[in-house]
Amino acid sequence: MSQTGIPLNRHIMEQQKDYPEATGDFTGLLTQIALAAKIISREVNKAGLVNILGFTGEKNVQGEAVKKLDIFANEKMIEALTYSGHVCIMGSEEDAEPIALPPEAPRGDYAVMFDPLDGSSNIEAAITIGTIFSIHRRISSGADGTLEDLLQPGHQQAAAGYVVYGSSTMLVYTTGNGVDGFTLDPSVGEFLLSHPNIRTPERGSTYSANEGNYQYWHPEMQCYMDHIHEKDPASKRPYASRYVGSLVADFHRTLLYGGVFLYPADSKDPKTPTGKLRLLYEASPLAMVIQEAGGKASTGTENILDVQPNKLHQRVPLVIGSRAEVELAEEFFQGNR
Ligand code: AHM
Ligand code: MG
Repeated sequence: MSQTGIPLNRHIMEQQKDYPEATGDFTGLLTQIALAAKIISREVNKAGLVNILGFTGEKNVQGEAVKKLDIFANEKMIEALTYSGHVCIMGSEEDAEPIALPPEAPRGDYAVMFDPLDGSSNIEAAITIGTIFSIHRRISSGADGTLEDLLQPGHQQAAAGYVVYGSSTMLVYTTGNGVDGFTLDPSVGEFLLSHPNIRTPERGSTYSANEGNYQYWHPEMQCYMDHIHEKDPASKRPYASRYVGSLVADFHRTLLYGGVFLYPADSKDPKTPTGKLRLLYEASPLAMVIQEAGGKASTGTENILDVQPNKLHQRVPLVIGSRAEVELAEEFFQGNR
Protein backbone atom coordinates (compact mmCIF):
# COMPACT_ATOMS: atom_id res chain seq x y z
CA MET A 1 0.00 0.00 0.00
CA SER A 2 1.50 3.36 -1.02
CA GLN A 3 2.01 5.94 1.69
CA THR A 4 2.80 9.48 0.69
CA GLY A 5 6.07 10.70 2.18
CA ILE A 6 7.87 7.36 2.53
CA PRO A 7 11.39 7.19 1.10
CA LEU A 8 11.98 5.54 -2.27
CA ASN A 9 14.02 2.69 -0.76
CA ARG A 10 11.29 1.68 1.64
CA HIS A 11 8.70 1.88 -1.10
CA ILE A 12 10.73 -0.40 -3.39
CA MET A 13 11.31 -2.90 -0.58
CA GLU A 14 7.63 -2.94 0.35
CA GLN A 15 6.68 -3.54 -3.29
CA GLN A 16 9.19 -6.38 -3.50
CA LYS A 17 7.58 -8.09 -0.50
CA ASP A 18 4.70 -8.99 -2.81
CA TYR A 19 7.16 -11.16 -4.79
CA PRO A 20 8.50 -13.91 -2.54
CA GLU A 21 10.98 -14.93 -5.24
CA ALA A 22 12.53 -11.42 -5.28
CA THR A 23 16.23 -11.50 -4.44
CA GLY A 24 16.70 -7.85 -3.58
CA ASP A 25 18.62 -7.29 -6.82
CA PHE A 26 15.96 -5.05 -8.11
CA THR A 27 15.88 -2.94 -4.98
CA GLY A 28 19.64 -2.52 -5.26
CA LEU A 29 19.44 -1.60 -8.92
CA LEU A 30 16.85 1.15 -8.46
CA THR A 31 18.73 2.43 -5.42
CA GLN A 32 21.85 2.84 -7.54
CA ILE A 33 19.92 4.68 -10.25
CA ALA A 34 18.46 6.97 -7.59
CA LEU A 35 21.96 7.62 -6.25
CA ALA A 36 23.23 8.62 -9.71
CA ALA A 37 20.13 10.84 -10.10
CA LYS A 38 20.91 12.70 -6.86
CA ILE A 39 24.47 13.38 -7.99
CA ILE A 40 23.34 14.50 -11.45
CA SER A 41 20.63 16.67 -9.88
CA ARG A 42 23.22 18.40 -7.71
CA GLU A 43 25.40 19.16 -10.72
CA VAL A 44 22.45 20.29 -12.86
CA ASN A 45 21.48 22.75 -10.14
CA LYS A 46 24.86 24.42 -10.22
CA ALA A 47 25.43 24.11 -13.99
CA GLY A 48 25.24 27.86 -14.51
CA LEU A 49 27.93 28.46 -11.91
CA VAL A 50 30.60 26.54 -13.74
CA ASN A 51 31.60 29.43 -16.01
CA ILE A 52 31.30 32.05 -13.29
CA LEU A 53 33.60 30.08 -11.05
CA GLY A 54 36.08 29.68 -13.86
CA PHE A 55 36.11 25.90 -13.76
CA THR A 56 35.77 25.27 -17.48
CA GLY A 57 38.81 23.59 -18.90
CA GLU A 58 40.38 23.57 -15.44
CA LYS A 59 40.24 21.22 -12.49
CA ASN A 60 37.34 21.01 -10.09
CA VAL A 61 37.68 20.75 -6.34
CA GLN A 62 38.30 17.03 -6.54
CA GLY A 63 41.12 17.71 -8.99
CA GLU A 64 39.13 16.30 -11.91
CA ALA A 65 38.82 18.12 -15.23
CA VAL A 66 35.36 19.69 -15.47
CA LYS A 67 33.24 17.87 -17.98
CA LYS A 68 30.24 18.73 -20.04
CA LEU A 69 27.16 17.89 -18.02
CA ASP A 70 25.86 15.22 -20.39
CA ILE A 71 29.19 13.39 -20.28
CA PHE A 72 29.26 13.76 -16.49
CA ALA A 73 25.73 12.33 -16.22
CA ASN A 74 26.68 9.40 -18.43
CA GLU A 75 29.71 8.60 -16.29
CA LYS A 76 27.68 8.79 -13.07
CA MET A 77 25.07 6.37 -14.40
CA ILE A 78 27.75 3.93 -15.56
CA GLU A 79 29.68 4.19 -12.27
CA ALA A 80 26.56 3.68 -10.19
CA LEU A 81 25.65 0.51 -12.06
CA THR A 82 28.99 -1.09 -12.95
CA TYR A 83 29.89 -2.48 -9.52
CA SER A 84 26.32 -2.87 -8.28
CA GLY A 85 26.37 -6.61 -8.93
CA HIS A 86 22.94 -6.39 -10.55
CA VAL A 87 23.86 -5.62 -14.17
CA CYS A 88 25.37 -7.72 -16.98
CA ILE A 89 25.46 -5.09 -19.75
CA MET A 90 24.43 -1.48 -20.32
CA GLY A 91 23.52 0.76 -23.23
CA SER A 92 23.66 4.55 -23.24
CA GLU A 93 22.52 7.17 -25.70
CA GLU A 94 26.00 8.65 -25.28
CA ASP A 95 27.86 5.47 -26.28
CA ALA A 96 27.82 4.00 -29.77
CA GLU A 97 28.37 0.43 -28.55
CA PRO A 98 27.00 -1.64 -25.66
CA ILE A 99 28.85 -0.97 -22.40
CA ALA A 100 30.44 -4.17 -21.09
CA LEU A 101 31.48 -4.59 -17.46
CA PRO A 102 35.18 -4.66 -16.55
CA PRO A 103 36.45 -8.18 -15.76
CA GLU A 104 36.54 -7.61 -11.99
CA ALA A 105 32.95 -6.33 -11.70
CA PRO A 106 30.37 -8.81 -10.39
CA ARG A 107 27.76 -9.83 -12.96
CA GLY A 108 24.02 -9.57 -12.38
CA ASP A 109 20.79 -10.46 -14.14
CA TYR A 110 19.74 -7.14 -15.63
CA ALA A 111 20.45 -5.19 -18.81
CA VAL A 112 20.03 -1.46 -18.28
CA MET A 113 19.72 1.29 -20.90
CA PHE A 114 19.59 5.01 -20.31
CA ASP A 115 19.58 8.46 -21.80
CA PRO A 116 21.74 10.08 -19.10
CA LEU A 117 20.78 13.67 -19.82
CA ASP A 118 17.83 14.10 -22.12
CA GLY A 119 17.12 17.55 -23.52
CA SER A 120 20.76 18.49 -23.29
CA SER A 121 20.37 21.40 -25.72
CA ASN A 122 18.45 23.10 -22.89
CA ILE A 123 21.21 22.86 -20.25
CA GLU A 124 22.72 26.28 -20.80
CA ALA A 125 19.34 27.99 -20.43
CA ALA A 126 18.46 26.42 -17.07
CA ILE A 127 15.47 24.65 -18.68
CA THR A 128 14.19 21.33 -17.35
CA ILE A 129 16.16 18.25 -18.46
CA GLY A 130 16.10 14.62 -17.34
CA THR A 131 17.44 11.07 -17.21
CA ILE A 132 15.48 8.15 -18.69
CA PHE A 133 16.11 4.47 -17.85
CA SER A 134 14.91 1.08 -19.06
CA ILE A 135 15.56 -2.24 -17.30
CA HIS A 136 15.33 -5.70 -18.87
CA ARG A 137 16.00 -9.12 -17.40
CA ARG A 138 18.85 -10.73 -19.30
CA ILE A 139 17.95 -13.41 -21.83
CA SER A 140 21.48 -14.53 -22.78
CA SER A 141 23.13 -17.19 -20.67
CA GLY A 142 26.90 -16.53 -20.84
CA ALA A 143 28.84 -14.74 -18.11
CA ASP A 144 28.61 -11.39 -19.86
CA GLY A 145 25.48 -9.81 -21.21
CA THR A 146 25.16 -9.43 -24.97
CA LEU A 147 23.48 -7.13 -27.47
CA GLU A 148 20.58 -9.58 -27.46
CA ASP A 149 19.82 -8.58 -23.85
CA LEU A 150 19.50 -4.96 -24.94
CA LEU A 151 17.49 -5.51 -28.12
CA GLN A 152 14.27 -6.66 -26.42
CA PRO A 153 10.85 -5.21 -27.18
CA GLY A 154 9.44 -2.76 -24.65
CA HIS A 155 6.74 -5.09 -23.36
CA GLN A 156 9.52 -7.24 -21.87
CA GLN A 157 10.84 -4.40 -19.70
CA ALA A 158 11.05 -5.29 -16.01
CA ALA A 159 10.96 -1.64 -15.05
CA ALA A 160 11.31 1.81 -16.56
CA GLY A 161 11.28 5.38 -15.44
CA TYR A 162 12.84 8.79 -15.54
CA VAL A 163 14.16 11.60 -13.42
CA VAL A 164 13.15 15.17 -14.18
CA TYR A 165 15.47 17.98 -13.05
CA GLY A 166 12.98 20.84 -12.96
CA SER A 167 11.69 23.27 -10.38
CA SER A 168 12.03 20.21 -8.19
CA THR A 169 13.77 16.91 -8.96
CA MET A 170 11.37 14.01 -9.39
CA LEU A 171 11.90 10.31 -10.01
CA VAL A 172 9.00 8.45 -11.61
CA TYR A 173 9.10 4.70 -12.19
CA THR A 174 7.08 1.58 -12.81
CA THR A 175 7.77 -2.11 -12.35
CA GLY A 176 4.57 -3.03 -14.17
CA ASN A 177 2.40 -2.46 -11.13
CA GLY A 178 1.31 1.17 -11.51
CA VAL A 179 3.39 4.32 -11.60
CA ASP A 180 4.74 6.19 -8.59
CA GLY A 181 6.49 9.55 -8.40
CA PHE A 182 9.02 10.69 -5.78
CA THR A 183 10.24 14.21 -5.13
CA LEU A 184 13.81 14.78 -3.97
CA ASP A 185 13.92 16.52 -0.61
CA PRO A 186 17.32 18.20 -0.95
CA SER A 187 17.56 18.88 2.77
CA VAL A 188 17.68 15.16 3.59
CA GLY A 189 18.89 13.89 0.19
CA GLU A 190 16.02 11.42 -0.17
CA PHE A 191 13.38 10.83 -2.82
CA LEU A 192 10.04 10.84 -0.96
CA LEU A 193 6.82 9.43 -2.37
CA SER A 194 4.83 12.47 -3.52
CA HIS A 195 2.72 11.12 -6.40
CA PRO A 196 1.45 7.59 -5.58
CA ASN A 197 -0.31 5.63 -8.31
CA ILE A 198 -0.20 8.25 -11.06
CA ARG A 199 -3.04 7.99 -13.58
CA THR A 200 -3.03 9.85 -16.89
CA PRO A 201 -6.32 11.50 -17.78
CA GLU A 202 -8.19 9.54 -20.47
CA ARG A 203 -8.39 12.66 -22.64
CA GLY A 204 -6.59 16.00 -22.75
CA SER A 205 -6.69 19.16 -24.78
CA THR A 206 -2.98 19.98 -24.89
CA TYR A 207 -0.59 18.95 -27.65
CA SER A 208 3.18 19.02 -27.68
CA ALA A 209 5.15 18.91 -30.93
CA ASN A 210 7.87 20.89 -32.71
CA GLU A 211 5.59 22.66 -35.18
CA GLY A 212 8.59 24.25 -36.86
CA ASN A 213 8.84 20.91 -38.64
CA TYR A 214 5.34 21.24 -40.15
CA GLN A 215 6.63 21.53 -43.73
CA TYR A 216 8.69 18.34 -43.24
CA TRP A 217 5.87 16.31 -41.74
CA HIS A 218 4.05 13.66 -43.75
CA PRO A 219 0.52 14.60 -44.93
CA GLU A 220 -1.24 12.48 -42.29
CA MET A 221 0.55 14.34 -39.46
CA GLN A 222 -0.25 17.67 -41.11
CA CYS A 223 -3.94 16.67 -41.37
CA TYR A 224 -3.97 15.66 -37.69
CA MET A 225 -2.38 18.95 -36.68
CA ASP A 226 -4.86 20.91 -38.82
CA HIS A 227 -7.66 18.97 -37.11
CA ILE A 228 -6.58 19.86 -33.57
CA HIS A 229 -6.22 23.51 -34.63
CA GLU A 230 -9.85 23.64 -35.75
CA LYS A 231 -12.40 25.50 -33.66
CA ASP A 232 -14.86 23.07 -32.08
CA PRO A 233 -15.62 23.86 -28.42
CA ALA A 234 -17.48 20.56 -27.97
CA SER A 235 -14.21 18.64 -28.46
CA LYS A 236 -12.15 21.34 -26.71
CA ARG A 237 -10.46 22.29 -29.99
CA PRO A 238 -8.27 24.08 -30.75
CA TYR A 239 -5.99 22.35 -28.27
CA ALA A 240 -3.45 24.35 -26.28
CA SER A 241 0.19 24.08 -27.33
CA ARG A 242 3.04 23.33 -24.90
CA TYR A 243 6.57 22.41 -26.02
CA VAL A 244 9.67 22.55 -23.86
CA GLY A 245 11.97 20.64 -26.24
CA SER A 246 13.07 18.28 -23.45
CA LEU A 247 11.23 15.01 -23.89
CA VAL A 248 11.25 14.26 -20.17
CA ALA A 249 9.67 17.62 -19.34
CA ASP A 250 7.08 17.43 -22.11
CA PHE A 251 6.31 13.83 -21.18
CA HIS A 252 6.03 14.50 -17.45
CA ARG A 253 3.53 17.29 -18.01
CA THR A 254 1.55 15.11 -20.40
CA LEU A 255 1.54 12.20 -17.91
CA LEU A 256 0.15 14.37 -15.13
CA TYR A 257 -2.20 16.72 -17.00
CA GLY A 258 -3.16 14.63 -20.03
CA GLY A 259 -2.87 15.46 -23.72
CA VAL A 260 -0.48 14.19 -26.35
CA PHE A 261 3.21 14.51 -27.26
CA LEU A 262 4.26 13.82 -30.84
CA TYR A 263 7.63 13.51 -32.52
CA PRO A 264 6.62 11.95 -35.83
CA ALA A 265 8.64 10.73 -38.78
CA ASP A 266 9.53 13.56 -41.14
CA SER A 267 11.50 14.31 -44.28
CA LYS A 268 13.86 16.79 -42.62
CA ASP A 269 16.95 14.62 -42.56
CA PRO A 270 17.10 11.79 -45.10
CA LYS A 271 19.41 9.92 -42.69
CA THR A 272 16.70 9.78 -39.99
CA PRO A 273 13.40 9.23 -41.81
CA THR A 274 11.80 7.72 -38.70
CA GLY A 275 12.01 10.87 -36.61
CA LYS A 276 14.45 11.86 -33.93
CA LEU A 277 13.75 9.95 -30.74
CA ARG A 278 15.46 6.72 -29.76
CA LEU A 279 13.38 3.58 -29.25
CA LEU A 280 15.44 2.03 -26.46
CA TYR A 281 16.48 5.08 -24.44
CA GLU A 282 13.44 7.30 -24.84
CA ALA A 283 10.30 5.87 -26.46
CA SER A 284 10.20 2.40 -24.93
CA PRO A 285 10.72 3.31 -21.24
CA LEU A 286 8.27 6.21 -21.43
CA ALA A 287 5.80 3.94 -23.22
CA MET A 288 5.90 1.50 -20.29
CA VAL A 289 5.30 4.36 -17.85
CA ILE A 290 2.39 5.83 -19.79
CA GLN A 291 0.75 2.46 -20.36
CA GLU A 292 0.99 1.63 -16.65
CA ALA A 293 -0.66 5.00 -15.95
CA GLY A 294 -3.57 4.18 -18.27
CA GLY A 295 -2.27 6.04 -21.33
CA LYS A 296 -0.79 4.80 -24.59
CA ALA A 297 2.29 5.12 -26.82
CA SER A 298 2.36 4.45 -30.52
CA THR A 299 4.45 4.92 -33.62
CA GLY A 300 1.20 6.01 -35.24
CA THR A 301 0.66 2.52 -36.57
CA GLU A 302 2.06 0.19 -33.91
CA ASN A 303 2.21 0.09 -30.11
CA ILE A 304 5.72 1.25 -29.13
CA LEU A 305 5.99 -1.65 -26.67
CA ASP A 306 5.60 -4.13 -29.54
CA VAL A 307 8.35 -2.71 -31.74
CA GLN A 308 11.16 -5.26 -32.09
CA PRO A 309 14.45 -3.35 -31.92
CA ASN A 310 17.07 -4.27 -34.51
CA LYS A 311 19.80 -1.86 -33.45
CA LEU A 312 20.85 -0.06 -30.31
CA HIS A 313 20.31 3.50 -31.47
CA GLN A 314 17.18 2.84 -33.50
CA ARG A 315 14.92 5.86 -33.93
CA VAL A 316 11.17 5.68 -33.97
CA PRO A 317 8.20 8.01 -34.50
CA LEU A 318 6.49 8.67 -31.16
CA VAL A 319 2.90 9.58 -30.26
CA ILE A 320 2.40 9.32 -26.48
CA GLY A 321 -0.07 10.48 -23.86
CA SER A 322 -3.75 10.15 -23.00
CA ARG A 323 -5.24 7.02 -24.50
CA ALA A 324 -8.06 8.75 -26.41
CA GLU A 325 -5.69 11.40 -27.79
CA VAL A 326 -3.14 8.85 -29.02
CA GLU A 327 -5.96 6.84 -30.63
CA LEU A 328 -7.27 9.97 -32.36
CA ALA A 329 -3.81 10.64 -33.81
CA GLU A 330 -3.55 6.97 -34.86
CA GLU A 331 -6.75 7.31 -36.86
CA PHE A 332 -5.07 10.01 -38.93
CA PHE A 333 -1.77 8.15 -39.22
CA GLN A 334 -3.58 5.02 -40.35
CA GLY A 335 -5.56 6.97 -42.95
CA ASN A 336 -8.94 6.40 -41.26
CA ARG A 337 -9.80 10.11 -41.04
P1 AHM B 1 18.83 14.76 -27.03
O1 AHM B 1 18.77 13.33 -26.56
O2 AHM B 1 20.00 15.05 -27.90
O3 AHM B 1 18.67 15.72 -25.92
O4 AHM B 1 17.60 14.95 -28.05
C1 AHM B 1 16.34 14.54 -27.68
C2 AHM B 1 15.48 15.76 -27.48
C3 AHM B 1 14.25 15.43 -26.71
O5 AHM B 1 14.45 15.68 -25.35
C4 AHM B 1 13.23 16.38 -27.28
O6 AHM B 1 11.93 15.84 -27.22
C5 AHM B 1 13.67 16.53 -28.69
O7 AHM B 1 15.05 16.21 -28.72
C6 AHM B 1 13.51 17.93 -29.21
O8 AHM B 1 13.87 17.96 -30.53
P2 AHM B 1 13.67 19.27 -31.44
O9 AHM B 1 14.71 20.23 -30.98
O10 AHM B 1 13.90 18.75 -32.83
O11 AHM B 1 12.27 19.75 -31.23
MG1 MG C 1 17.41 12.27 -25.34
